[in-house]
Amino acid sequence: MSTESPKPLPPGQQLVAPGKWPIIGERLPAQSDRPWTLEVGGLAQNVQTYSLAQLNEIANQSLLMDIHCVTRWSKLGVTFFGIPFKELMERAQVAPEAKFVSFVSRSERKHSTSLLINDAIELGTLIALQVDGQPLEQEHGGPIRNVVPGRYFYKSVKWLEKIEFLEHDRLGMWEAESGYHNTADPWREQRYMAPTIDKPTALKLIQSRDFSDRDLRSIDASDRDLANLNAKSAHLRDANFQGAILTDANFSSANLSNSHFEKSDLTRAQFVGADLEGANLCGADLRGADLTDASLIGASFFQTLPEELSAKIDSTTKISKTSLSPLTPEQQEYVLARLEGN
Ligand SMILES: Nc1nc2c(c(=O)[nH]1)N[C@H]1C(S)=C(S)[C@@H](COP(=O)(O)O)O[C@H]1N2
Ligand SMILES: [Mo]
Repeated sequence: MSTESPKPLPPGQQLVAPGKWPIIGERLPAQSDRPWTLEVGGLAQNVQTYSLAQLNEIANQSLLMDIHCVTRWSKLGVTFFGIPFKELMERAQVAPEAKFVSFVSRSERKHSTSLLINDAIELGTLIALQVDGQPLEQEHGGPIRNVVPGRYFYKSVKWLEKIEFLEHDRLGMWEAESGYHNTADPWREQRYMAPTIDKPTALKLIQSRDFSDRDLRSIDASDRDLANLNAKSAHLRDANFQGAILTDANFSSANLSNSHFEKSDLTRAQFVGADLEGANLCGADLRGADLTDASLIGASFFQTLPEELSAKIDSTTKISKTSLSPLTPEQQEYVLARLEGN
């Protein structure tokens, strides 16, 4: 018998099913006939552009790391292979005033993320070409992505085309537009920066019961009476609805990534097409609720710790089976059994 104890997970994370690796964010690089290259430049004396063949030739390092996505799923023990960021940096002869590094994607929206150069080095950032002995698949950032151990996975861009050394930080796409934390240490649960609105404004909106189309990231609406709330297409990442009354509320097409609904009353609430990635629905009443086409990667419906909380789900709850497949096996089993009336 093995005496090895399971590896601890960072707070609020759960394991994906063995062999599963969700695709998050963009699914394809920008269409282009140009061959893949990697430019290492910005504030550097020896700006270089590497062809994919050159990168493969100098690739020399394996890196065993754990993936922690900000939407609460983790995948442990993935082996990447490629070139240490530090090595490319040394070759570039970076100017002393450079303090930050930006990793830029060949994607439609020129997706990027940034790190302090010192952090990028100390964490062991790798420019990866392979995973578990195979070339990286396109959907996971192939042929070239960076990977950063010890940071949420949004610091690892897919389809890396440029490494740029900077004197001042340039916030990445998720950091600037979704309010993701710029340090992103999963062990300190640095998921989001501070809320976007002050308390009096939040209170007014709560009284109006109209959140539609607004950016109310991290709003605290816990224990409020918000029956019939209109929150269509609202931006509600990290919002707190714990214990709130939300009967007949409409969250269709809302972004509710990492939101909290513990013990809330969601009877007949609408979540059609909503983003519920990483949302906590433990102990919520979901009878008559409609979650058709909602994205549920990393969402949870029951927990045993720190207290036992089980969502009320029955045959009147609408969740499509395909939406359930990215849940962890335990969560999936819990929901399915109740949908089928067991
Ligand atoms: N170009 C690009 N890189 C990206 C993203 C993206 O949308 N576009 N999303 C980030 C996020 S939030 C995560 S969790 C990981 C997901 O990588 P995966 O799809 O290989 O799991 O990629 C990161 N890098
Ligand atoms: Mo992510």
